[in-house]
Amino acid sequence: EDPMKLAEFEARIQRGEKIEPDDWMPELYRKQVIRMIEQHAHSEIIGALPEGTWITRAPGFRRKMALLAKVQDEVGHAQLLYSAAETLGKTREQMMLDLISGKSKYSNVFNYPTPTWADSTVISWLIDAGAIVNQMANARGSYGPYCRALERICAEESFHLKYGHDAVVYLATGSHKQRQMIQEALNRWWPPIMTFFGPADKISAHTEILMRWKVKMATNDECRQQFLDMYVPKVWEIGLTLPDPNLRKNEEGVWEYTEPDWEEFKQVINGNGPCNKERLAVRRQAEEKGAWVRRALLKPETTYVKPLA
Ligand code: BYC
Repeated sequence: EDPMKLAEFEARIQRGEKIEPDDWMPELYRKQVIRMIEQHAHSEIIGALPEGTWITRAPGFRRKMALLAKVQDEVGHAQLLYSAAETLGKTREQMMLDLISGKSKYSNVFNYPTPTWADSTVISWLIDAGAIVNQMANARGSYGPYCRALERICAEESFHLKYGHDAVVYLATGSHKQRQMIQEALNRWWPPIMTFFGPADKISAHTEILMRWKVKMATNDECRQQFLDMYVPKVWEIGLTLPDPNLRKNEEGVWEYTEPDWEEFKQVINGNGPCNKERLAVRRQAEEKGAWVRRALLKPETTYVKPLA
């Protein structure tokens, strides 16, 4: 690659300029940004499943409507993100094929089950909270289309956070049975939540180059720390506990915690989590069942003709 072009590219990034689809960029930048946006898009549509399964069983009409709207938003986020990734030359069809063949990754957390209503509320509150921490940082990044998508996603996600918090507080301040339900769901979800931000910086493969090119604006550990700082006090405030005896903020203001099980994380992101097969099976079925619609749309004779008045 031309060293002059690379130097100019890096200087633009240093000046805080946005890189747009037709601008020159190193091949590695293109590859890395596609990888990251694509994985993010997959996380949104797969992420719609563990909560989506609770739409019909959400307690009460009000919660059903709110959850329905939230899950619909997540699918919309996937649409925005697939469009952003497409600007770099990978087609949506290819991304979908790579998802259902197991080639592309998506967030590990959505490979865990939601056995109770309370589990879905923990996702709506704390996974969305984690997502906002990560996305608010990266919305200030270097790739224009990704940043613009993230801005809109964060705005919508802030409603999810309110909805999720409300649903968790309702259970946490309810009957003994409800409190027990939300505590157990939180205990189940805490280990996945701790790994949501990715592996510890010292073992993260891509952080260094992505930070240099301002695709990532905070490291995995920085996001994790910020999340703990913002949300652990809120969890404790409503009388819930977290299942980590080592969790505390030390004198330097840094959160200490038991190191997550990175071996389990590796298994889950490589297809061997509790629900990976089930999640991909749903997408595969959607792909197969929708194929005739896409074929029909591509045929010229099906073009919509306005009827004569
Ligand atoms: N899960 O070098 P590292 C949502 C992979 S959805 C799975 O640190 P990087 C929501 C990583 O891909 C929002 N895989 O990676 C939706 C890499 O593998 P490859 C989800 C993970 O990219 C519905 C390897 O591990 N948010 O909120 O520097 C309902 C090494 O890691 C994970 C996003 O997707 C993981 N957690 O940093 C409710 C944000 N972590 O590709 C809610 C966008 C790491 O070398 N993504 N890996 O095979 C990012 O910000 C970054 O990609 C990460 C990882 C911080 C996740």
